[in-house]
Amino acid sequence: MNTRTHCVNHKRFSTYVTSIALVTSSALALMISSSSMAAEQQHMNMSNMNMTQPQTTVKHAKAHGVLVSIDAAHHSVVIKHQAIKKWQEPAMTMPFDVATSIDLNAFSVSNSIDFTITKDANNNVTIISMTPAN
Ligand SMILES: [Cu+2]
Repeated sequence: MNTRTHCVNHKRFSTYVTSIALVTSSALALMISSSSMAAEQQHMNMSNMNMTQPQTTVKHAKAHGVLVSIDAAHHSVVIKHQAIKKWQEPAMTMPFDVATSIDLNAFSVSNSIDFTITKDANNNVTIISMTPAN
């Protein structure tokens, strides 16, 4: 019984592997026959993807504010920021995660800053650039 089940599964597995091999070789043949056409096809697929799945596109917004507190060890800050019109966000004081590439030791509380935030597919907001402002 066990042996028989094994054999049936094994046969299914072989069929599966064979179809994969067929698909792979025909895809390869298509790519070799016309590489420029393949590139164009890929480009079309990509723009199509952007239109159908806009929420996976990374969103950036520029903002201005004043540093209220800095936690360099945890890469986070609290900023009293001005309205961010692009995201219909009113002025407020709120915490932000900061990209590890930004050296928070270069900033002090009460500094005015210009910063760029990005929102990922799960709506997590992170500051990806921060510069002193006048
Ligand atoms: Cu806010």
